[in-house]
Amino acid sequence: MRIQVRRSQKQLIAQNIDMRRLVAILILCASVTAIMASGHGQGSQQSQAQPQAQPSPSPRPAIAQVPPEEAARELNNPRSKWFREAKFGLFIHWGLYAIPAGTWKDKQIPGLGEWIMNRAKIPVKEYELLAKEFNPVKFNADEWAQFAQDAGVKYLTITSKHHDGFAMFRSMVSGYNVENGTPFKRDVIKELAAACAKHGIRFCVYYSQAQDWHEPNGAGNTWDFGPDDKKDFDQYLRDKAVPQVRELLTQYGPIGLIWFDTPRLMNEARASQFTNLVRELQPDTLLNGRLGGKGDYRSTGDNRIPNEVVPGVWEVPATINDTWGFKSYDHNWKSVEDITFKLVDIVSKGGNYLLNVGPTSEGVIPEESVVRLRAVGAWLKPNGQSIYGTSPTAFGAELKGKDWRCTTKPGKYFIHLFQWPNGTFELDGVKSKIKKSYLLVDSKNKLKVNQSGDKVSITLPARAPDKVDSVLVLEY
Ligand code: H79
Repeated sequence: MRIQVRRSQKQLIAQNIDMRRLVAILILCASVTAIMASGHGQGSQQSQAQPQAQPSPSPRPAIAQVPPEEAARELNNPRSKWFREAKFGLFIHWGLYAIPAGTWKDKQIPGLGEWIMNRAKIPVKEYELLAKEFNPVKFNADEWAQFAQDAGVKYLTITSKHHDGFAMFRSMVSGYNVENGTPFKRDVIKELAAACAKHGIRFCVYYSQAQDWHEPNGAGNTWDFGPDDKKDFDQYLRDKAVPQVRELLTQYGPIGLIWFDTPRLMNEARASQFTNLVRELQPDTLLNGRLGGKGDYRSTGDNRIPNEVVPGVWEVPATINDTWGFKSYDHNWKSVEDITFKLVDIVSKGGNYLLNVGPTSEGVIPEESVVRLRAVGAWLKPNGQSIYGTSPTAFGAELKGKDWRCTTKPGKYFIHLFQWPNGTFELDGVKSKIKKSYLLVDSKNKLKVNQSGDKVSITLPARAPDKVDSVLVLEY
């Protein structure tokens, strides 16, 4: 008996140790994932996690918080003033992948449209034949820039080269480009840069600096060229990526920012080749946070919106359906309500919203995207003052729900009402004396304000002026 008891005690202890090990391993895993998300741009998994629905324990953060000095450095950088005020940008993913549009040899390939070469392990020799078919005769740079303007974005970021290695601009560095390698024979980047300048939109480029599935020494193509750790990655940087970035900085006038991505195999020394080049050729051009060194601002993981106010300068890159590059059968379009809410939500937390469209191989932005973005632009027209150039919320309790959000300017609170309250809007924690209140679209009609200590109550009209987001202004 005694022996048996001892044995079970031992087993219990052993079990206990196992449990502790398990817990330790779980904690380790969670922190490793968190660290990956917080690293320079590794948080770009295709996650659809929504801010309000984060499960516990330890969800991977949308973006890493940085020390206050670092956030202040970002916020005080004169170079990024336009970006901090812009709040809303248009991302465009366009390349050869628009031709297969998610289907290869009659099979629908899961995942992101622009990843098709990788997901279907298409050999370079086959994939590059797409260039011979690329002839987007409906492409009209002026219409795209006009559309960007209608949508109310202040900047436009287009893929000048994605991971597939195909350049959407004329390049002396590689013939694998839109002007020299296709029947189209036109420089997309050049036409769009000119059109954006005309329409007052900051022109920016995405450039995949590390992955290049077309090149033997670029990162990522293991099916043609073997494992990345056997490659002469510096040869690729020296002979393609760095010289192509030089072309982008010298051929197209002012570049607002360069959007680097997935810094595989990158390190400080490799990143500084790009940083030095940018600073030398266009000192005003911003660097995003996914180069592999310090940038002028940070990105969240793709489609990830933080739960809280995040100090510093940052941006949420996001899809309008579930892909970046066009996929003919992805119809999961976000609604106008959802997009407007996301824009306001992000801005109220201190970030920018970079919303993507994926044009077709004909050069057409899908009508579903056009309609939605135009509707957001129509809302921004009378309500833009509550978005552009604003600062984050003065409150914070509202971030737990979805009823309202707050953006601020000196002397003003903009209360974005997504749920129209019945009769009055009640606000807690108001530190200043409210002088007047009105609806942004009806500023002549002053609303009744009741303030008692830090509690404020505004009497509202019976009906919401906007069916998505009605903006209430409180001046103090
Ligand atoms: O350009 C867009 C994406 O193509 C790019 N970033 C945005 C802005 C991006 N590159 N890598 N990632 C995003 C992370 C990709 C993850 C996945 Fe996959 C690609 C998940 C499924 C396909 C890699 C391949 C991991 C699993 C299979």
